[in-house]
Amino acid sequence: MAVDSMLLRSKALILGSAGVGKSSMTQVFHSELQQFPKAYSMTTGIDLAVRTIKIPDSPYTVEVFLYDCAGQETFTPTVAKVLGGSTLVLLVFDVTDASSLSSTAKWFERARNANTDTKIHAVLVGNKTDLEARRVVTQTEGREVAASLGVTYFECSAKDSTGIEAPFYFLASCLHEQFSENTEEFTAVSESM
Ligand SMILES: Nc1nc2c(ncn2[C@@H]2O[C@H](COP(=O)(O)OP(=O)(O)OP(=O)(O)O)[C@@H](O)[C@H]2O)c(=O)[nH]1
Ligand SMILES: [Mg+2]
Repeated sequence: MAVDSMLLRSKALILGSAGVGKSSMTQVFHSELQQFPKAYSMTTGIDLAVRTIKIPDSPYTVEVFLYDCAGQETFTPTVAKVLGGSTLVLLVFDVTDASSLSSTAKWFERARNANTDTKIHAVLVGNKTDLEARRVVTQTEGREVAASLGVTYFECSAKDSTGIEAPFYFLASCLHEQFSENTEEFTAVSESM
């Protein structure tokens, strides 16, 4: 029987300091029709959104459950409750705010501690690249931190809607690759029996 489509489900955490643009990125990525929200509306827990990503040249589609988490430390206990069971992590910082970059290590540790038994695929994303004049974190510095965390580096602007898709597609392809390897392993084992 030919396989027309296969669905992989995944939970993605969007983590980072308050105000870096996690909700803006999630909203722009979630719906192409959605306007960039100019007014800051602080996330007070977790906002959930779902989007499917088609893996090119394959029958696979990844359904990503986006957990847009509050960055304000007041909500850390609430956020801590949803960190488990995740496979994808977007660590977001604001290129105009150096402290938001250093905070990403803390967020990554929280995500890893809550998912010790699963393989996590993560990326570091520098947002607000449209604010060139106010930029304080260079691309090189961002890449260095990403390398120290062992993750791939991306930059985007939720305002301009540039570079938003790339980190999400990258994570979806990591998941697909991992799944394909596991499937091959499984097939190999069953054939040798
Ligand atoms: N210029 C510019 N502003 C942005 C960009 N992304 C977000 N913002 C603004 O930054 C502010 C905070 O954005 P949010 O998306 O709410 O930030 P958040 O990370 O979700 O914040 P918390 O929910 O408190 O953790 C808002 O005023 C946004 O309009 C961007 O790419 N460029
Ligand atoms: Mg938010």
